[in-house]
Amino acid sequence: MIKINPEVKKALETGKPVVALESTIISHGMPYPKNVETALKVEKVIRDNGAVPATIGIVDGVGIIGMTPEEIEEFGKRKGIIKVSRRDIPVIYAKKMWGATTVSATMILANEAGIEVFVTGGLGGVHRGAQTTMDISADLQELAKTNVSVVCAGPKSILDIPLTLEYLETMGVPVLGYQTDELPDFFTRHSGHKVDYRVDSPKEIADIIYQKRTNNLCGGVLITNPIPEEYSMDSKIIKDAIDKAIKEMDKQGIKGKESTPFLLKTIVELTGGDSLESNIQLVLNNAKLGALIAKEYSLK
Ligand code: PSU
Ligand code: MN
Repeated sequence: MIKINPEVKKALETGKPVVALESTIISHGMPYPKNVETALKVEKVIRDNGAVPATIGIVDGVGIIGMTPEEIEEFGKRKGIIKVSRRDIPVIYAKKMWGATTVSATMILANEAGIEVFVTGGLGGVHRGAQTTMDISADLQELAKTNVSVVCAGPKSILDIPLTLEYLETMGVPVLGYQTDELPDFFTRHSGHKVDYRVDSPKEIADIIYQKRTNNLCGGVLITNPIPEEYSMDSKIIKDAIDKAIKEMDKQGIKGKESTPFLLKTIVELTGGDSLESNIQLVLNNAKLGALIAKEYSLK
């Protein structure tokens, strides 16, 4: 049920570096037209750094590995594209629907295509209040079992960060910090929590992924890459916006898969668009690192 575009296919067959990208960030993570502009820019950054981008989503029930710019545009503006994580995939295939893939679903499709490195913005994780809501992103389970490594700017700061780290530890997912000892938390560089291991070069990261694969330790490696200082948000402003957005979410009774898109959208409104700008910049920053890791890994 997947279709790999010719450029990506050729790169995979000849051992060239390929980087997977997701489509939930396009359809549910950012407003149009910034979502499309960003997705196209991310692809360009990956090319400029020597790798082939493969944006992934589901079109009419077929998993697309490597969207065309026209498909990216369509994912950016079409209404009613389903947010797809692992549980949704069979339904979207069977019903021949359109699906925007989250981290978990993108990992599954990337793995099927044979892509090791995947770049996104922020990881899903254990939500605040999960003790009672049990809202834990499917992203975490996927990292435990699917052989794809994920580059992100940390778990999204709307989450419960310490619980997310505990969950990842239990699931056997190494959390690496790129040129940092401290876990970045998406909109800012500082979560106040330590990563498991600091790594200072793409080669070091590729070596760790290689060891994980050659020793059959299934699952992903999580690479956290801090947002560049100049685009990082003021921590008080973002903290207040997150708290307000979560209150509003509870008031409106929003839950399940709607939570993350609602929170991101509300935080953009509350920060007058500043959080969107940060979100865009951190993804571009991750794209560069992802391409460099894929390049190193392709030399293995
Ligand atoms: N990174 C972003 N914006 C996003 C996401 C990641 O900068 O919208 C998406 C990813 O697809 C991730 C999803 O898998 O948010 C998490 O959703 P949930 O918490 O419902 O699992
Ligand atoms: Mn959830």
